[in-house]
Amino acid sequence: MKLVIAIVQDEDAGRVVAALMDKGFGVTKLATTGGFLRAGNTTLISGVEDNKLNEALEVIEKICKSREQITASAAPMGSSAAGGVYVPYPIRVTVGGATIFVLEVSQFMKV
Ligand code: 2BA
Repeated sequence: MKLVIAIVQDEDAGRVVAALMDKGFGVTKLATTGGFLRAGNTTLISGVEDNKLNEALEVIEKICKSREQITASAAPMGSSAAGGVYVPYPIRVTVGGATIFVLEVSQFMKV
C-alpha cells in the first residue's frame, strides 16, 4: 500500500476529493498553508493499493491546473540591504497543479 500526499490549490480541492471518492478511494482533506506564498492550500492524504496508485495519480493530474499568482516580495532600496528600506513589489509565481509525495505504507489498520 502507498500513502499519497497531494498539496493542491483550494480551487481544485473539492473536485479532486469528489473524483477520488467516486472511484472508491478513501481521502482526507486538510486545510494547509504554503510556506512561500503563506496562502491557503489543501493537502489531501489517501491510502491506496499499489495496483491503484496510477489511477489515483491520474485523477489528481487531470483535475489540478497550474495557475499564476501574484505575491509581494521585497527588495532593499539603496546600496546595502543592511539598514536599507525594504519596498514590497509584486512578483508572479506559477503554482503547480499539485505537489505529490508517494510514501510506502508499512502498516495500515482500522481499530
Ligand atoms: P508555497 O510554498 O506557498 O509555494 C507556492 C509557489 O511559489 C510554488 O508552487 C512555487 O511556484 C513558488 N515558490 C515556492 N518557493 C519558492 C522560492 N523559494 N522562490 C520562488 N518561488 C517559489 P509549487 O511548487 O507548485 O508549490 C505549491 C505548494 O506545494 C507550496 O506552496 C507548498 O505548500 C507545497 N510544496 C511545494 N514543494 C514542497 C516540498 N518540497 N515540500 C513540502 N511542500 C511543498
